[in-house]
Amino acid sequence: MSGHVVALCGGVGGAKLAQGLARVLPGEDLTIIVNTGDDFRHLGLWISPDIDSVLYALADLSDPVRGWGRRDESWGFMAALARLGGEAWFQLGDGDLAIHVERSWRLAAGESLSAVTGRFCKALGVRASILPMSDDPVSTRIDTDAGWLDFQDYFVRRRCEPRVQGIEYSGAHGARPQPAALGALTRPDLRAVVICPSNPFLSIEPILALPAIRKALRETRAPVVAITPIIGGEAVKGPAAKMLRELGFESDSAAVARRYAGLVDVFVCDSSDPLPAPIAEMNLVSAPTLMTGVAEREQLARDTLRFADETSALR
Ligand code: FO1
Repeated sequence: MSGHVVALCGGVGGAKLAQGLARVLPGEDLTIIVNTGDDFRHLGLWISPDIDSVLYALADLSDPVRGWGRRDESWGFMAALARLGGEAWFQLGDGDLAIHVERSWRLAAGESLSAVTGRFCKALGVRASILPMSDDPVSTRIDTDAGWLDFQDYFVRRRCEPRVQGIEYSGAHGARPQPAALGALTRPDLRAVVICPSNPFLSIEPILALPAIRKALRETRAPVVAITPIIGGEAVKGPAAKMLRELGFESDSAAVARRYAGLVDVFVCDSSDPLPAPIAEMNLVSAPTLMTGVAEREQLARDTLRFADETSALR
């Protein structure tokens, strides 16, 4: 089938499926709406980690082990910073630093986050459209047994160890959805919306916290397909399972699926897990969701689009 595909993503898992989708679709048929709740000011620079993870994944620049930052990276800046007693807990590689410096001065000069991201896509030969969910700041904050924490403080500095009691997406209610992102979700030729296998709390729900985006997902006639970030009760990477348990949920696919109830037509569980009990108005299906290499990313992208097209064919 043809038509436009929109993916909502954040984090490393999201970037992997975004790469798979970008390899099986023409660039002009794919828009990736990226979480910006992880963005923060650090060393006077504006850092947009999830945008950069998707950008590097689509530009084939990702570090294959970390999933964030660049491969073949050097760390001269970090060594020099540490010698100066600077804040060295957030690792900025020398090549990666160029993105943060270039983005930061352009934002300070008044360019929007989406305009700067568009420049980077063009410079790095990325044909798909990578868009922040909003050009206005939204900050994911985590309420923990160590008090309220900014996202990167919780995620990187404290390595997700504090017990999570609550989450807020500060600024989400007033933030304007990025216009082209909202436009992509309301295109008449929309083929599918894909919710990538990202942490629901940290990567997807900040995007859904923008009322107009949630409304567009609720109202679209295009099939919405979500992929589980949980396999065998654990997250492939990151704190999703730990957060589910700490917030009182089971750490399984069904708990994630239920968070998307009313928005998602198909929920893809991993083939190694039993299908959960039925969930109203949601088609639960299975496919291999562990994306180790590029081939698995492409295959999951194809499977996801097939589930979407089969859903459309039934309408
Ligand atoms: N994650 C870490 O665990 N440690 C780091 O030092 C770190 C640095 C970093 C620098 C740039 C970037 O784009 C991402 C970076 N990340 C690091 C990952 C980042 O915290 C997460 O990818 C997202 O914020 C959540 O998925």
